[in-house]
Amino acid sequence: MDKKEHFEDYHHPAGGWGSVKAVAGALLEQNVAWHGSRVLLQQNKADGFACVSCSWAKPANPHPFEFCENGARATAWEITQKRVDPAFFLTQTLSELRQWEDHDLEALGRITAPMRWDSTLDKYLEISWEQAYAEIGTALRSCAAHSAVFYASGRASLEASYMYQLMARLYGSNNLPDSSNMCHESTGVALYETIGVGVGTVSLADFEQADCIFFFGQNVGTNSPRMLHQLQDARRRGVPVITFNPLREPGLLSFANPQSPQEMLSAAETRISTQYHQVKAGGDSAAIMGLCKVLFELDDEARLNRAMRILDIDFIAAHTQGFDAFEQTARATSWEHIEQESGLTRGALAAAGGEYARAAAVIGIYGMGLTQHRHGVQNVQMLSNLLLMRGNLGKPGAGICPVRGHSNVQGQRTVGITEKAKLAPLDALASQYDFDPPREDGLNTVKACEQILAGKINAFIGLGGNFVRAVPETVLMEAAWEKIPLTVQIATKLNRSHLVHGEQAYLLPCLGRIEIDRQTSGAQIVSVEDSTGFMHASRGVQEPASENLRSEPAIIAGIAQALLPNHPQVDWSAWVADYSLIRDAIAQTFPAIFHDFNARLGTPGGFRRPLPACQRQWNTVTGKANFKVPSMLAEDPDMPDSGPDVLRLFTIRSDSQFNTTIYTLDDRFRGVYGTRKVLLMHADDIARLGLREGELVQASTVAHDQVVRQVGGLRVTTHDIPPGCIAGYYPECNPLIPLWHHAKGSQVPAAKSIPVRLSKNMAAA
Ligand SMILES: Nc1nc2c(c(=O)[nH]1)N[C@H]1C(S)=C(S)[C@@H](COP(=O)(O)OP(=O)(O)OC[C@H]3O[C@@H](n4cnc5c(=O)[nH]c(N)nc54)[C@H](O)[C@@H]3O)O[C@H]1N2
Ligand SMILES: Nc1nc2c(c(=O)[nH]1)N[C@H]1C(S)=C(S)[C@@H](COP(=O)(O)OP(=O)(O)OC[C@H]3O[C@@H](n4cnc5c(=O)[nH]c(N)nc54)[C@H](O)[C@@H]3O)O[C@H]1N2
Ligand SMILES: [Mo]
Repeated sequence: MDKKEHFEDYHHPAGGWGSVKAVAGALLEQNVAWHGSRVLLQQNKADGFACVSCSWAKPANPHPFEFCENGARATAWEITQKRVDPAFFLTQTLSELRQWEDHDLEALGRITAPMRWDSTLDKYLEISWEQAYAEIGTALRSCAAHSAVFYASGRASLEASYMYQLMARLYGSNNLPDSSNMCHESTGVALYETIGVGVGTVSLADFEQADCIFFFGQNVGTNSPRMLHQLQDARRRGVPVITFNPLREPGLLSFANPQSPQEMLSAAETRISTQYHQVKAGGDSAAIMGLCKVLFELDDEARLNRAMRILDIDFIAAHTQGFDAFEQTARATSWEHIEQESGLTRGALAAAGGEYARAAAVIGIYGMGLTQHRHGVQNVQMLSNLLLMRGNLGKPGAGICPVRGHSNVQGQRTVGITEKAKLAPLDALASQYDFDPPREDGLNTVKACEQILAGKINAFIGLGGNFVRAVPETVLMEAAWEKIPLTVQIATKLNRSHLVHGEQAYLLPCLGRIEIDRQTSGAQIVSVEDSTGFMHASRGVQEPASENLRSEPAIIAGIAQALLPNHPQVDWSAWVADYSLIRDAIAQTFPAIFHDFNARLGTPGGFRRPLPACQRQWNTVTGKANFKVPSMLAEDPDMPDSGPDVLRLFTIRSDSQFNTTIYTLDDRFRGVYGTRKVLLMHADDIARLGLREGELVQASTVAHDQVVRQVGGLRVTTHDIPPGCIAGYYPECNPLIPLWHHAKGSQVPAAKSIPVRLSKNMAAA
């Protein structure tokens, strides 16, 4: 399977032949080569299915192959011929399975039947669906609604998500944490305050009109590769792309379109980034402050020379609030401080700021490099400040573009999966279903973890995901997880969160989105929202992995019917029989977004939700777009003084994983093969700390609390990375993240800035 552990330099473009080889390899490994390639043709097509990998926008006129290497991998992973059936579970205790690696667990294939953990045998045994529902309903009814958690990973459809939040609220709980609590929650919190919408404003059409693109902390080649098409087109028009990332990521450097025979045969490639700034991890607020300072300096010059102003003063006057305070802070911030915190020179920032000032329309793209920090909210607001200075919001070719994670994570929020009462459509639900929904805030991911650690959670339902693996504080969390009275996991593939389980535990296998979902009214379609706010239909094309699978809406309905008293306005069975009825209910709850939902579902390229900020209407407290003054530029004021031996660790995804799903142990783009237990380090740090290339070390978190957090057996590897920063893989490094180490305001775990010390240690974690 994986080649032996080794390291190489990578000098090829993203895409290219490496990509073709990887797609073929993924199909072969899952035994679906011929069939899989036919399924791929229907990926992201109007009459096909929405990719189950990332949530990047799906064009109205798709390419013949509207998928990327990682989308193809995700498809192969779901339509695999491999099965993990009840007979297999008889051969292994869960204690035994807990010794397996993440990759090997999921590689077992699709789960085929509902299972219940048997405590005497320590095995999962098959159970009937009806019995599982009845037992889960009884157990949930016996606990207080506020002590149950309804987690959602961002993959379930709009229909399933709507039913899920309704079930939780009818039961009496707003405990609806989701994966965006670990991801773009910083975006939601930041942008509601600054521009009055919690999502991005950019659409594919804007890419065609942009004059300049800024990229902060998003690894496009791996995590949203279909965007490379838009970037390649922009580059061909001569649009500069300016990147801020501590690592030189190949996907941000150059791209060869694997779907263009011409490019493949001529080995042509498009250079993506025209400027590449290797900012220190956690240095973005400082870097962006530098860019803002450059704009003020250029504007001063323009005024002196009576030239055209650099700031869009008309926009600032008509549309914004808080500019003066921001200007004062920017002018008062010293270049020394900016250089120190960002790790970038004034000259480099002047070059980037100059490009920004010359462009009439700029898009600001970002990902986890901004959001997963103590200052995650502030980082996003700094980017919003930068865009506001030249009116780069609410005009064609410009805007802010958070690149979302899971394929429907944005949509789940749109249809009410949120722990925040103020964001939930509580009044609409109350009148539509004639009940009193809970009005207090529920638990987000971090708060749910706190309550689990405190032993106060009685039930955890997971609609997808791998909660214990994705959250911080792995060691304490796993121990506490086993004491939860009830855990229920709705899933496609086996993962660690199913093996470290509660006292009463169920594993309920569901259809994936690629599979045909047959209900009494016929094959159903579902819908998802992409990163740019467009809603798309998705139709399964593949025969289900087992006859005994149920769809997510059917499973939610099964649990809801066992849990809740009969409700005259909610006919769960009718909804499951015909999903268009769920869409009618969604349209009634959210008429502005989903009116005529069923009729509009066939719109080529999807239909877009209204985003007032795109029309320069600001649904903020002030009624204006708000400049926000950063509290400080230093990354983490709450951490103890970091001596010279303390390094800043940021956790990264490889080219061959989807979150906690590890496809292979290789990370082709970073030249790491056959292992994920590595630390990427600057050569000077290796020498300074008296370490050797290839040596095994243990990383320990530097924190004042008494908890020991360490991961051993990590191999030191020289990499092009700013001094003082090191990179390691997620989720292997999650035991190092303290639960309290999260973004102010959004509580997104600060997975991109963990202070650690290294020691020579041969022991594995
Ligand atoms: N194939 C694939 N696709 C995916 C996923 C996957 O795992 N695999 N995951 C999905 C999900 S849920 C999400 S949220 C997205 C995640 O996609 P991204 O937002 O791209 O997230 P990461 O890969 O965690 O990190 C992104 C980049 O941030 C850089 N970085 C780290 N720290 C900093 C910093 O302080 N500043 C700056 N400027 N950069 C920094 C890293 O070097 C890396 O290149 O992708 C989605 N798509
Ligand atoms: N250190 C560190 N930690 C992080 C991050 C980081 O960058 N660094 N990133 C964070 C981010 S951005 C995110 S989004 C979270 C991800 O956290 P989660 O969303 O909880 O985790 P995933 O790994 O995406 O979940 C994978 C599992 O989902 C199940 N699954 C797959 N498809 C389906 C489906 O169609 N239906 C159902 N019901 N189940 C399905 C499979 O069983 C699979 O094992 O992790 C966060 N944790
Ligand atoms: Mo995410």
